[in-house]
Amino acid sequence: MSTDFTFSIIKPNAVRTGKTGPILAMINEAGFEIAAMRMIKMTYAQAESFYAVHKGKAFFEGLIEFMTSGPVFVMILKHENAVELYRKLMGATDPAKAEPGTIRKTFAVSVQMNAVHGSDSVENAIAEANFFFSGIERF
Ligand code: IDP
Ligand code: MG
Repeated sequence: MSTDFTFSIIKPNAVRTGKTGPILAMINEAGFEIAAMRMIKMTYAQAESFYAVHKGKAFFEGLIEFMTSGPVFVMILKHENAVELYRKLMGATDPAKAEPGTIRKTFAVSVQMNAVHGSDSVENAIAEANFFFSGIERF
């Protein structure tokens, strides 16, 4: 698989409120190809490991509680320059600062419940995709 992919999560607030379909539509309309996708409910240990870089920050425990509060969709998205383009499509972490037309501006309800995750570098996209998917699950 080429490195022109990113890893994304549709977060529990968005899944719970029926925004999975509309978010997938925005992703498809932006030209991304879904190369792998699965619905899971993360364990506390999985979420802690996934977000290990944020350990010790004030928002860490709340983030882990939130990310384990319900099912999420994990997915690999293919596109040329996928990491950067998907960060643009998501918008800023804080929805108040996100550009109109971005996924977070449209679907986030707070800084914490900001609808989607997207890898912030090619290295992290590879690591995060490998964390959730085996090679035979990818197209
Ligand atoms: P990112 O998701 O835009 O890359 P990060 O800084 O990596 O943002 O933070 C990871 C996640 O932690 C955010 O998407 C959000 O859910 C949560 N988060 C970040 N900063 C805060 C905060 O100040 N308060 C509450 N939650 C936060
Ligand atoms: Mg991040």
